[in-house]
Amino acid sequence: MPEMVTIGETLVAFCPVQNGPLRYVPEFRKSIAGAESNVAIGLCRLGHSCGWISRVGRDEFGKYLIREIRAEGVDISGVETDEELPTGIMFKEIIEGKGTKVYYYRKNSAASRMIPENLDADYIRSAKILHITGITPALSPSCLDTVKKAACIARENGVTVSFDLNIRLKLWDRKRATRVIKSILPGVDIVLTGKEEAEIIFGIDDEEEIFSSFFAFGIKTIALKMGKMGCRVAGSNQKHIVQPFKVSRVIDTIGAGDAFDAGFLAGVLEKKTLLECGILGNAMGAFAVTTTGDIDGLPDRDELTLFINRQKEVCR
Ligand code: KDG
Repeated sequence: MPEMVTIGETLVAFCPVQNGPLRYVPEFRKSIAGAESNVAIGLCRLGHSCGWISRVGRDEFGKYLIREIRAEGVDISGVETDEELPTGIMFKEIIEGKGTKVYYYRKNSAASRMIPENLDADYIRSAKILHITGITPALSPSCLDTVKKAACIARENGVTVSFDLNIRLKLWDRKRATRVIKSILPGVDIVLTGKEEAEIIFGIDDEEEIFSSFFAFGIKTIALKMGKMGCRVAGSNQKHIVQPFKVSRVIDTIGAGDAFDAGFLAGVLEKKTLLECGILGNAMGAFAVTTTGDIDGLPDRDELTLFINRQKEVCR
């Protein structure tokens, strides 16, 4: 049984081969994109076992997603196939100086029909970590119920629940996102979030106040991801500012947060200190920004260790 289990939709992502408005882009590269499967793949590259619960359509794109994710070593026994609804897709648009935009075609996708009744409680119970995100609850009411039920099964069985707020304002508005996310937080142990997302939820930008607001929900461990500024981590009796790693060129920041989560959770599974978890998270995030795909840049264990040690040498 996998050490880490996660639930969520993965999309077929079409990344433009050239930059510029999509109407002028003649070619795309096909890849996979899904916050939860990205975390699972990142953890598998580091030598951990992961399972992904999801749904895909009975179509070519569904077959493609399953093949790719299985090839990365993720257990896909928890993936269902919908006979009618399609696999979701998305397009990326990269405009020089303006960053990356995404366009979703995922409404009424196969994954948006996940239901709590289909969860395999034993599968979740046997894991050490259940990782959920704020994307799945935004897909449909039944997806929200599924995430809540999974978190409840995990909590009742001593499985650590990790939650990346991952607020996607293309899927829901701030008010609803805030209400729903706050309803999930009491069942969560670890929060991994971009600082801007925490600001949306609590309406404050002071990092100490953000930590206190999460602690008030009973969260035990928090990582505030701050992009090129690194991250801040907090546990019940410790807080650290974790410096970022240097990268020669930032190509695409999408997927960096998921890579961070994979590094951080690898640290949790390996019983590393909170500071070490933050370092692993930052290092994985640094790898992810150097390529256009969400997972292409993710390192294996040796590459990660070498990268961390080399940067330590340079700092000295
Ligand atoms: O974190 C990266 C994800 O945003 C991307 O892979 C697509 O899961 C995705 C989503 O729903 O936005």
